[in-house]
Amino acid sequence: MNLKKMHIGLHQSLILAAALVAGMAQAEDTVDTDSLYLQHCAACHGTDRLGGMGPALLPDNLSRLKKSEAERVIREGRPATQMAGYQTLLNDQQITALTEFMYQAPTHPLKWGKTEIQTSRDVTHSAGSLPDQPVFEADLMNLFLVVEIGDHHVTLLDGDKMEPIHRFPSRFALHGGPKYSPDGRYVYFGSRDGWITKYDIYNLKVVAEVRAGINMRNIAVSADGHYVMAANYLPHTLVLFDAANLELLDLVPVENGAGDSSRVSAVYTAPPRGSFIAALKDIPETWEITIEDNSAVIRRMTTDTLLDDFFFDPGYQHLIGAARDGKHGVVIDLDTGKTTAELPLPGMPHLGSGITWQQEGRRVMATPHFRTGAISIIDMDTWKVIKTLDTEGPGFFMRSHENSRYAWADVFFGPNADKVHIIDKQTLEIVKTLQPEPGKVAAHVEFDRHGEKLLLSIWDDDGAIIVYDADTLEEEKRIPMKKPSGKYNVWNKINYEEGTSH
Ligand code: DHE
Repeated sequence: MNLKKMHIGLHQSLILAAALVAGMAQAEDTVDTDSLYLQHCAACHGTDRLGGMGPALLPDNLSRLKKSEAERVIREGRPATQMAGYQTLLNDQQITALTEFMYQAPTHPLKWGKTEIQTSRDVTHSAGSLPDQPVFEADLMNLFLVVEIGDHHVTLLDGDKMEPIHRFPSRFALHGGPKYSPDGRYVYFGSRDGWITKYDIYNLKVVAEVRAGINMRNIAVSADGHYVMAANYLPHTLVLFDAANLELLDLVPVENGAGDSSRVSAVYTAPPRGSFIAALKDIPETWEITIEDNSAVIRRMTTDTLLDDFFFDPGYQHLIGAARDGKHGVVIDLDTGKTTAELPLPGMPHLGSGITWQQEGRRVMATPHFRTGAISIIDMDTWKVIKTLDTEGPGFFMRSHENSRYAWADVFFGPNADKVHIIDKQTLEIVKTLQPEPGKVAAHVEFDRHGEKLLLSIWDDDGAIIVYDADTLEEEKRIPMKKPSGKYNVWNKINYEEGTSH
C-alpha cells in the first residue's frame, strides 16, 4: 500500500463522490481514505476529525490506543455505544488504511478558540433550577464515584452500604480525578477529548457541558468553588470557566516571553493560596494563576529544567516536581519561586499519586516510579530520601487515609501487575502483598471517609471493585464493573485528606 497516496486535503465535494470512490478503491492497490472517512466516520467523529458524538480521531487523542485495537474497533464496533462494526462494509485493506489515516496529523489547521468553546456549551439545567434535596438516601459525605473506562460510565456508590446507587454514561475517555464542588453536591468530569461535564449528584443529572479543548489533560476547581480551569495539550491553552454554568471567562494562550508555546501537563488547585498552579510541558516555567475580575493573572516561576508531574506539601508552601529527564525531582518554594532542593529520584517518579503521613514525628511523602520497581519515601523537612522500597514492578497509584496504619501501592506495569503491596506507615516496610485476581491488573485504591474500608479496582473489562477492611486487610465483597479506574470519595476529596489525591 502506498501511504503517500492516502492523504489528500479534506474537501466537502468529496462527500458526493465518496460512495463511488470507496467501491472502486476495493479493487485497487491504494485506498482513498479521505473519501472513506467522510462516508463512514465523519457523521459521528466530525468532518475535521475533532469529534462529535464519537471521540476525536487525531494522533494525539489516539496516542493511547494501539493501532491493532483501533482496527478491531472499526471492524467489530464498540459494544453498548453507537460505534457499529464495519467488517461487512469495509475490507481489511480499507480498515488498515483508515486506521493509518487517523493516526496521521491532518493537513488542515486545528482551531479551538473562544467561538468554538462558547458554541459547544450546553446548559441543560441552569444553576439553582433543580431541587436542593437529594433524590436518594445515603451519607452524602461518604459517597464514591467510580469511573468505569471499559464502557465510559460512572457509578455512584453508597460508601456505608458499599452498594451502587446509580450508573450513568460519561464522555469518552475521562482522565484525571473528577473534582467536587466544596459542598460535595456537584462534580466536574474532564475527558481527554476536552469535554467538561458538570453533574448534580443530588438530582443525578448532567447540568452543563462545555468543550475546553481538543486534547485536554485535566481540570481543577478553585477552593471557593467559583471557577473551573482546564489544562490543554491541544491547543496550548488554559481555559477559565465560571463553575456555576460553565460559562467561558478567559482563554489564556500558554507561551513564554519569547513566544514559544507549551502544552499544559496539568493544572492543580492550591487551596491555602487561593490559586491554581499549572505544570507546563514544553517550557521551563511553572505558573501560579489567580483570578481577578474573572480573568486569569499569571505569575511565572522559571525553573532550571522542564518539570512534568507535581506534588504539593499539605500547606502548599512547596511544590515537588519531576524533572523530565526522569532522574530527579526538584522542590520549589512557591512564595519565592526558587528551587530549594533536588531529590535523587531515578526511574521517573509518579509524584502526582504521592501521599504524605506523619512518621516518628516527621512528615514523610511516598511516591511510586513509572520505570523502576521502587517506592521512594522522602522526609519533607530535610527533603532527603529516607527509604527506597523494592516492589514487584513499576507502580502507578498510592493511597492511604489518616486513620489507617497502611498505605497501598499497586504494581501497574509488568508481569506482576495483578499484585498490590501494603506498606506499614510506621515501620516503612511492605507487610503484605495481595494478588486479588491472578492475571488481572489490580490498581488504584480509595478509602471511605472514615478510613475503615477501602476500594480496589480490578482493572479489566470484566472487572470489579473489591471492598477491603482497612485494618484486617480481609476482602469483604466484590462489585462487578467494566474496567473501573479511579474511585473518588466525597469527604476525602473536599477535605483534602492526606492519603488521597486532590
Ligand atoms: Fe493519568 C490522574 C497524567 C496515563 C489514569 N494523570 C492524572 C493526573 C495527571 C496524569 C497529571 C492528575 C490530574 C488530576 O487528577 O486532575 N496520566 C498522566 C500521564 O502523563 C500519563 C502517564 C500519560 C498520558 O498519556 O496521559 C497518564 N492515567 C494514565 C493512564 O494510562 C491511566 C492509568 C488510564 C487512563 O484513564 O488514561 C490514567 N490518571 C488516571 C487516573 C487519575 C489520573 C485514574 C486520577 C487519579 C486519582 O486518584 O486522582
